[in-house]
Amino acid sequence: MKSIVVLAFFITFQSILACDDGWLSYNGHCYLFSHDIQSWIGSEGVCFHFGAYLAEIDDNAEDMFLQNFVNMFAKTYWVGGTDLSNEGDWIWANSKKHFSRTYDRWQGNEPNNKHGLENCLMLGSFGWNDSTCPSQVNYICEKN
Ligand SMILES: [Ca+2]
Ligand SMILES: [Ca+2]
Ligand SMILES: [Ca+2]
Repeated sequence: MKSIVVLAFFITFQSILACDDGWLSYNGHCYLFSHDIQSWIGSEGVCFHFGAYLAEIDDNAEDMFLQNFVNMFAKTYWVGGTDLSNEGDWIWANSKKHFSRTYDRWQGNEPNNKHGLENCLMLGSFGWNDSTCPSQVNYICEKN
């Protein structure tokens, strides 16, 4: 009986403390959809300041969780993908994992590296698109 009470307390405690105020919980991780806009590099800095990182989309389930909120908020967001260091080789900035070994959901002809200047991953109602890193848009931070 005692262990059940302790367990119930633990579960309640965990769900209350799962994420900080304003962060959304999914599959053991916490996500912040920003209210402000930043460049991709600026976004990375803000997430880091929160002890987080620009969101890394590891699989379709996480992708759909984020996409639903992107559609609901009707804004465009930076997430943590980039090919800044090696054109065409997309990696997640925090974990350094290559998209080719994980998951991607590029839309249409993306990534098209338009004008040779698109090196950061943007998530919008359109899905995944590479865009120009200095553009100021909203961003999604993720915390383990
Ligand atoms: Ca993730
Ligand atoms: Ca590029
Ligand atoms: Ca593009």
